[in-house]
Amino acid sequence: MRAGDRFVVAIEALEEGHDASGNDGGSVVVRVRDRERGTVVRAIPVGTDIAAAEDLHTRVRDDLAHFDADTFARRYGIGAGGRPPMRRAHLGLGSNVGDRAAALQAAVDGLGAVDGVTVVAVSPVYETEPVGGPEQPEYLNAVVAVETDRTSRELLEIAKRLEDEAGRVPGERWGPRPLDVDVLLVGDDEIDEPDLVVPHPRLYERAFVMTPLADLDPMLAPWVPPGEAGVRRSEVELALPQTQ
Ligand code: GSY
Repeated sequence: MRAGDRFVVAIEALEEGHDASGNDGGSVVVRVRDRERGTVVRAIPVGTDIAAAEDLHTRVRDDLAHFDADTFARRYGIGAGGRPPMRRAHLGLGSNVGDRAAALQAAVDGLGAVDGVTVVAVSPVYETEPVGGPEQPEYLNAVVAVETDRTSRELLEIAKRLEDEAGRVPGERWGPRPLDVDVLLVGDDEIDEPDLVVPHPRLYERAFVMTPLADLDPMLAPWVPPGEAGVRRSEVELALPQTQ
């Protein structure tokens, strides 16, 4: 089967509800969709450079015309044996109850113990003023980079398990907690489901996430939002897992 019979490519606005052709100066993404189901099988964010998006679009369209569907899927990393390819993902860690440093280290070790997840870097730790919710103690926050073939949803389930193991009890949404694990970024995934939004919906507003994220990869956090005054380097240091 010809790739173009199975897949279709388009330049679309990164933000839902905007039309890329409206040319409002916003970011665009080149998306390959399954022609029949309409589901996104590959998404390549291009920023605001429309000419680059058009070049990429032309290249993908040529590949759709020239390759058979399996070759195209292999070249573009689509549906590799039912599992996604290895990707870099970033998770945010926070704790403001109990032994905060131990909780963050347990989360790092817990991630490293998961099949298909390798912790490749841990950021410095920051002492941060709480954002939102009731009056509550200061947080320790950090970000972890992993290499993984787990899906975003699997990472969400792993995050919830780690929170449960740290003794988190369901309670006030913005309340204090022994451990919070947020899925921030997973490859170039863009997911908007009721219980899972990737990239994390409040990522770019939170200095307590963007600051450690910038330490790990400045390209992912080119600016830090206001609020950095409430984000101070802690003396706590996290270690990579001993075994993984
Ligand atoms: O969303 C994570 C939990 N959380 C935090 C946090 O981790 N750090 C700070 N500084 N404020 C927060 N408010 C919430 S909710």
